[in-house]
Amino acid sequence: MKRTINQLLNTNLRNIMHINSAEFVISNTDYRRCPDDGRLEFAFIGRSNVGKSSLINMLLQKPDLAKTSSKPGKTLLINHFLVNDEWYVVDLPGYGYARASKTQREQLKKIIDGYILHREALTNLFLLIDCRLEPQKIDLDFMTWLGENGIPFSIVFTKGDKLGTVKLRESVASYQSALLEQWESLPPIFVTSSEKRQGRDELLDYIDQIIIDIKAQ
Ligand SMILES: Nc1nc2c(ncn2[C@@H]2O[C@H](COP(=O)(O)OP(=O)(O)OP(=O)(O)O)[C@@H](O)[C@H]2O)c(=O)[nH]1
Ligand SMILES: [Mg+2]
Repeated sequence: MKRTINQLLNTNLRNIMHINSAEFVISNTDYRRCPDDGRLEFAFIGRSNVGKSSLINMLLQKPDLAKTSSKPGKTLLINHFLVNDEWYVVDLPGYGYARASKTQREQLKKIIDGYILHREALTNLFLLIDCRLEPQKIDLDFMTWLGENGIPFSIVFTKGDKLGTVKLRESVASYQSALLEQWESLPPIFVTSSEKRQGRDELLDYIDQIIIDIKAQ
């Protein structure tokens, strides 16, 4: 009983969204065949192998929901997962997989660009960046492209467990400085580790707040 009350208190105080259900719905190559029920959706993008599918599984507390692999190029389709019967998480293919053939890269670009540019239900895009890397041209160019096309996005640093606290803070700070050379203000930034379940509450709260704001309109 005591535990239940404490849990309730925590939940109320921190307003953490509870994941009651999460299920795979459909995979597509074409945004025009994606679900057409008007539910809001939150998509995850980033370089191949950055940890998109792992982050989704961590957020939704289902280790095998989205397919993951230690080899890049695992997710090749637009994958819809229905959460709490209310909103969608979308797992997208990664970009920049160097060893893919030119045809495959072009095909993936078509899938990704089509979805991002034309999907009306897309509410926020989470752009994942490996926290260990210096800012990469491919990611900076991708952000510029999102900005030019008015796509709302947030930055999510992944694999936070791979760096110590000090290095992690330094890495995020230097990334922010690099971004400020190009951007007047920064998008929301999250630091996560799927391994350590770091950043889960923050991301879910952020999604929850967006849904609440849109519903209130
Ligand atoms: N240490 C650590 N490894 C991670 C983390 N997130 C993902 N990984 C590992 O990184 C590899 C790639 O993870 P995925 O989730 O499949 O990456 P993805 O971005 O979905 O990759 P594609 O679908 O190929 O674009 C796997 O070996 C994961 O176990 C993390 O937070 N910490
Ligand atoms: Mg994947």
